[in-house]
Amino acid sequence: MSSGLDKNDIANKISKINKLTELESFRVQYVGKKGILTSEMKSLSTLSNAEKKEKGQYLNSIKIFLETELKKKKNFIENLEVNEKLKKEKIDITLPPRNYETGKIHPISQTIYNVIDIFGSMGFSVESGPDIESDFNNFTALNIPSHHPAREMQDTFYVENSSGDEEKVLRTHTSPVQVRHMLNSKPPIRIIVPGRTYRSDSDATHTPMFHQVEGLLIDNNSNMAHLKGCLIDFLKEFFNIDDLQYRFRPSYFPFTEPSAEMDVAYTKKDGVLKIGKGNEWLEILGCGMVNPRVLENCNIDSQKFQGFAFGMGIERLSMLKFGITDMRGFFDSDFRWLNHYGFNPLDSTSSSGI
Ligand code: 2NL
Repeated sequence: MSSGLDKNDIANKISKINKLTELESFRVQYVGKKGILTSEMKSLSTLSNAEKKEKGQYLNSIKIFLETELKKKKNFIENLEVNEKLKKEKIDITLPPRNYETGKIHPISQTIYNVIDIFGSMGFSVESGPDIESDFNNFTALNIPSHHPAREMQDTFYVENSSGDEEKVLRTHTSPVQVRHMLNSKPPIRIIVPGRTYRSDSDATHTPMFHQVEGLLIDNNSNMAHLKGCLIDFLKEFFNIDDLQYRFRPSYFPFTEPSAEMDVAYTKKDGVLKIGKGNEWLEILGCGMVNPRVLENCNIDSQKFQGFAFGMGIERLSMLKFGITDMRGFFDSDFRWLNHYGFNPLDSTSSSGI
């Protein structure tokens, strides 16, 4: 054809184009206002009807061919450009890992876990209760009379109340939890109660908040021998000493009768305590057979049931077991202290697993 409008030629030219701007000028060159194909179309009017028909069909096929080829090439170049842009604009979305520190288990928690483990294996379950207690649960039920020194202002934190209800206190021991348990369930009872306790006392050896664990066992005929066996086994296990030397000394508590205190033997070498053997004695816990008056106050028939109870300070147990010499470190929240005395949470010996 004389016009030079040839599909192969067009395809060949398009194949050499690789920029959108070049493609656009190629398009204008052919189908722009003054383009080759446009002029050919215009000149059709000068032809005879027969020629018009033949050439018209031909030009039309070229036009369709051009349009599809241009569209294809345009898509191709655009894709190429997007891909190149993506390659160039790639951003690094990776982050270096954040520094993290593993926390430590506080020696108080650690000691509580150890105590729970041991009494748990003897069949005791763990109970807890509120820190703010009624006067009845904290004192009256436990046979602590009104004139008893433990009730006086210097020892007990009283909680202000405007409602005129019964006076509330911050519990001075965990015994009110045992009282609640006795009032709410029937013997046999075998519980231990670890928890926070409060006394208005603050010096080198006392903090106003401290921790205790108390235990209570009640059934038909539990006796002093059971009490001794249970506590001896506990201390041997707790300090991990099979031939631990100990003694029971008579004592007095209003809530137990008879009452005793238990001491363990120790030696002091180069200022360091060594528990287990020696000529010195260290008081470690208080205990006794539950006073029948306490059972009656908690609606338990003291003619049918009897039991034993004990109590000990967690801070003291913790200091002796882990060689901590100054009690104030427990509540300073000093990370250096915690890192030194704390326990690794991933260490299987450090949690009760309960
Ligand atoms: C100590 C002595 C003791 C108890 C606590 C108790 C509780 C109830 C009934 C009878 Cl509900 N007794 N607890 C008994 C004897 C001693 O603690 O020196 N604690 C640090």
